[in-house]
Amino acid sequence: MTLNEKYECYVKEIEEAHIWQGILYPGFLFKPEVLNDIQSFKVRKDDIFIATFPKSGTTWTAEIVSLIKSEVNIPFVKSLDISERVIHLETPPNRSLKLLEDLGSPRIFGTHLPFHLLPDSIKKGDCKVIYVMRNPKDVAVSFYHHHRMAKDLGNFSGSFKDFLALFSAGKTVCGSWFDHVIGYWEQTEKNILFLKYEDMKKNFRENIEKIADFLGADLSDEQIFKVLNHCSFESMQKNEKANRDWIPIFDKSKGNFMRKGIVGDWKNYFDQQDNQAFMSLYHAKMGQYTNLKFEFEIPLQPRLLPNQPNKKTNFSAKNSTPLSITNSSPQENEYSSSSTDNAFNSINYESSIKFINNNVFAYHERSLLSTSPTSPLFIVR
Ligand code: PPS
Repeated sequence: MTLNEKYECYVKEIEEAHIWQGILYPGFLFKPEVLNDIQSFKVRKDDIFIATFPKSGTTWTAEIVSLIKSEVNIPFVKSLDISERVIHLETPPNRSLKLLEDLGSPRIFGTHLPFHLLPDSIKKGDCKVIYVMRNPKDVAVSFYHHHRMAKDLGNFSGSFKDFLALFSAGKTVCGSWFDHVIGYWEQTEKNILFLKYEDMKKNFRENIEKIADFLGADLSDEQIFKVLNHCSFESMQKNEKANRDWIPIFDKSKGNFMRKGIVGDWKNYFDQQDNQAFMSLYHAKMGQYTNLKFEFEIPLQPRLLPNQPNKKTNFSAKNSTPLSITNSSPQENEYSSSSTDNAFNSINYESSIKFINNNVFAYHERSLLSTSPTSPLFIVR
């Protein structure tokens, strides 16, 4: 099948597919009449926009921002679905941008619009924008699964290869990843905080601090740990107010919105030929942006016991919950607790070590992770 034939099949399956400003949108959610009104949407100085190409970490960042803006009020964020705390601009409640005028400040929005299609006032820098980027190979894989699950996208039934061909050509919904990322990246003089999913995975604490600084929030260590814990992949996956499980357009038999949350899953989908073709496209498109680099896998993180590189290592202490780390895949190098109460899992190793060096401890709700100079790590209950 030619690319055009693949595209025709793809578009045919998408509910109310339409082209707006040269970009394909699924009209069931992205109504043309709403998109047409967005240009005149009035932003406020204290609005916060989380802008992303789909599947780049929108939900993750939204939960972090919402928690920080609530002064780390966990009961509050657990009381409202994320879609009510962070409104997606293109899909407002009741399809009405007008209703957003009644929202109290500060308003937090998500958007997948490319920079050039944002309302002028945002482009002028009238509010804060956080732009989150993720390496395009993992975006393609995550987007492929999203397409398989999403009924409004026709529960994509083609192969990953077919999907990748469309994605690479910028023919999937919301347009080209390359154009999207470059469009924002070129606005370096604007009030935009640029974040990368891979950096957030590698050093979660530092990125939470970056977000807090950008939002003008001064978080205590305890608040930072609450954010680390509440916004870990495992916590969010279990949290029905953050995991988007209830969304009726998803066919749950095809998977979950909170799927894997890792860097490097593309390796399970790209064959050598796909990878070569994609990387030459990537270099052609991104080569000139020498100050914008993406990581396609994250380096192995330091191990607690350097002598035992490939073994699952248990750390235990009296009256403690054993912790273990493993390095069988990049993300499994993070801590994992063998306790069932393992919300600590995704506090990443680098962040934790920093704290440990400062004689600090990571805690979540009932547990405290502590160290002593001579003993291994343990959780004190
Ligand atoms: S969407 O549909 O555009 O709003 O999707 P988006 O939220 O941008 O991206 C979904 C992917 O982000 C992963 N995710 C996370 N990764 C790490 N940590 C946390 N807390 C987290 N929350 C969401 C989610 O699992 C999707 O990635 P994949 O690769 O599909 O797992």
